[in-house]
Amino acid sequence: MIRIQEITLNEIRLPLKEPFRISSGLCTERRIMLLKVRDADGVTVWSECVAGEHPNYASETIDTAWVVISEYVAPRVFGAEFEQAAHVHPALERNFRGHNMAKAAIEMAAWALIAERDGMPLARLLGGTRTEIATGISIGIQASPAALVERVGRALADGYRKIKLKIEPGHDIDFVQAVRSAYPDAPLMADANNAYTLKDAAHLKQLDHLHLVMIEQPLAYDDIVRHAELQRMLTTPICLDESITSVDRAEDMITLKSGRIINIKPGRVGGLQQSRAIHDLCAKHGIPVWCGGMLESGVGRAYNVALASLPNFTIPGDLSPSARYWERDVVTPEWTMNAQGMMQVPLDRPGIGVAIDENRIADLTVRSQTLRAR
Ligand code: OSB
Ligand code: MG
Repeated sequence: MIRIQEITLNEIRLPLKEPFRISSGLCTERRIMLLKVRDADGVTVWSECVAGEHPNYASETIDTAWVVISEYVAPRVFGAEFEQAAHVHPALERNFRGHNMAKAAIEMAAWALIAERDGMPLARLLGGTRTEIATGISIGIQASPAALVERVGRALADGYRKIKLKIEPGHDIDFVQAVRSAYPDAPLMADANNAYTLKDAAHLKQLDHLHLVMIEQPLAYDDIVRHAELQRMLTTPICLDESITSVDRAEDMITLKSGRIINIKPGRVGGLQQSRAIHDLCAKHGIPVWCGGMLESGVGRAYNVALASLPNFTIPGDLSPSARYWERDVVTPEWTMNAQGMMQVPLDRPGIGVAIDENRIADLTVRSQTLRAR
């Protein structure tokens, strides 16, 4: 049984080592919400809200999530008793629409609290079976095909097992073609973040010759139906990201054949219970999944690594080491990978498996607010 007693929201600023440009926007410095959550027995865990700076990926932002957690999510969990972490998501869904990232920040903390209480690594509490996970890198839109080829070359030398290229009209076929010519056998994929419509089907069909592992979310952020039509025209598998906001949407994708792969991000789907349910549903239907990223700090990354240790995460995730993003992370040890592009799942201690550098977080914090159960 856990009872959440106190939640402190902290906003930190963390500059990215290299600017990250996707079709829907540019990020040079993250504004990240880190939450310190304490239960009635005094057990404390940290979690991360993955909402971005702007509503260009999902409708939520760090600022909407801040309000929603303090006004709705926290009051609902305060006073509630949860036997299992899996019971938190249904409690947050009752007459409470949307705001998955705000909900997930608390839902995931509940999983960590249970893991701490039971003295179990989060990966094992979730049912993870892997001791190490394969890493991938998501490379932002570059100025020229030559610049992209150079960046991909460095990533391959680093050992990454999947290379994702962000694309948009004007920065697509030529760019991917240049990389494919330079690296004929590299595991490449493209992510369009909704930059196309069905009118672009013939244009996108050119990607079929470049042997991509998949193309991620080419069409609108909430679309399922048109992706099915596009998938019928392409041989390249479509992977959905933005459109999959729940296990029901995953079921829709499978029923309508809107894609053949799912990128699971726990924040986007409302937490780890839904992530696991989507994982299980996909396993049943022979749909592989992989863990996406939201440029998380080492705190959010810990939850992603634990999730990616589940058996049907058979494709390398957007899970890169701390040093790919930050001069210095907020956890110890930092997340690292070996020369083969493998990251260890921390199984030697209970909870999320890394220590939180609270002094560093305090130095980086620009605002904070503490919420308490009455
Ligand atoms: O579409 O997967 C995406 C980052 C922010 C918003 C959307 C996306 C991404 C990434 C980053 O691709 C992956 C990472 O965290 O390394
Ligand atoms: Mg994506």
